[in-house]
Amino acid sequence: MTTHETYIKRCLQIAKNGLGTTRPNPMVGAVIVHNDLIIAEGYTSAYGGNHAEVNAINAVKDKSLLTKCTLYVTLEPCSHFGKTPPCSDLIVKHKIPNVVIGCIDDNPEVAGKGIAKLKASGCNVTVGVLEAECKAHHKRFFTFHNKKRPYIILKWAETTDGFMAPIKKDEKKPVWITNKYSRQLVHKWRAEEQAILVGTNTVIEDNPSLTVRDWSGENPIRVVLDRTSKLNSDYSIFNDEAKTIRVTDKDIDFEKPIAIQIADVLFKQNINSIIIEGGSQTLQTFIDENLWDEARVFIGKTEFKSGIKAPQIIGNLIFENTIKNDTLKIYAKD
Ligand code: AOF
Ligand code: ZN
Repeated sequence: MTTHETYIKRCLQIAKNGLGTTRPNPMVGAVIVHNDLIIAEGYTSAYGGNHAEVNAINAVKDKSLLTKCTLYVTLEPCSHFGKTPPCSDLIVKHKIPNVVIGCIDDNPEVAGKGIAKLKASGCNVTVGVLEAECKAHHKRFFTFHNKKRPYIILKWAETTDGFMAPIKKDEKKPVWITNKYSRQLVHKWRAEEQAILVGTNTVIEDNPSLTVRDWSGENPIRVVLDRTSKLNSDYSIFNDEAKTIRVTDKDIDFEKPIAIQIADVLFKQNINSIIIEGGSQTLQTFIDENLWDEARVFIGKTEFKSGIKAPQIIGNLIFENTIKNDTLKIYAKD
């Protein structure tokens, strides 16, 4: 690994501290290096707060050192006034002579303009260090800007014999396929994404609240696909613990497949990532349109022998492990 790569790797490590709080902003990481020593680090604050570069620069006590430093950052420093002033202006103001960037920011507000500002001031800019890793790290942000839809994660649990639910179930008793550790992991995942989606049947059958309870973190925005507006407001999904968006047929233009329509609605709501927790029909809608990025599938030790079949997915298996007696398989589409 080259020196540049080592420092960008460190930026990626600290950037992960922003997972679940920076949304819909990307979770950027930055480090400032002087004489081959990291003298400051920063990552993006919770949404609306400081960008990574600002936090890193603020952490340098003796600002005069900045004129002899290299700033490393996972994403191109911004050039626009959003909720905060442009990072590239701050870098120029402090006369940081070298900036090393993981990847260009595809937000049309930035898209190369940050780099141009730096170069125009005489700053020595290197772009594309660990570029693939940085793009993968910012996958939610890049999917949103390039595909004009959120990063879509499908999640379900199935029995060893491939069922998601039994045919008839006793209303009072939830039927669990996975163990409590797997279920806790799902709460962590909910905290990591900006939104969570289920269909009408899941609301009627399970009355889920879709909040983060078994983990710390913010609740995602709840999205319910309620095409005929048949869900009354007594369901837990409409409680005031989190925001809920109801998508009905009024929001849908029937010229296009439904999954694409939902993705459009979510894009307009500025949602960068969503986890789809079922049920089988809703999941299948996205699979049929090939409109997903990751599928996280638990396989529990239970057998139902009959019931509602779990979706079938064709993707690259990128992760497989056991959680006690459950198996977790994660597929990526590309
Ligand atoms: C950076 N460093 O740490 C982040 C950046 O509304 P604002 O001011 O927070 O700007 C949000 C946009 O800034 C976001 O869409 C993306 O283009 C960029 N995010 N840029 O230089 C950061 N989080
Ligand atoms: Zn910025």
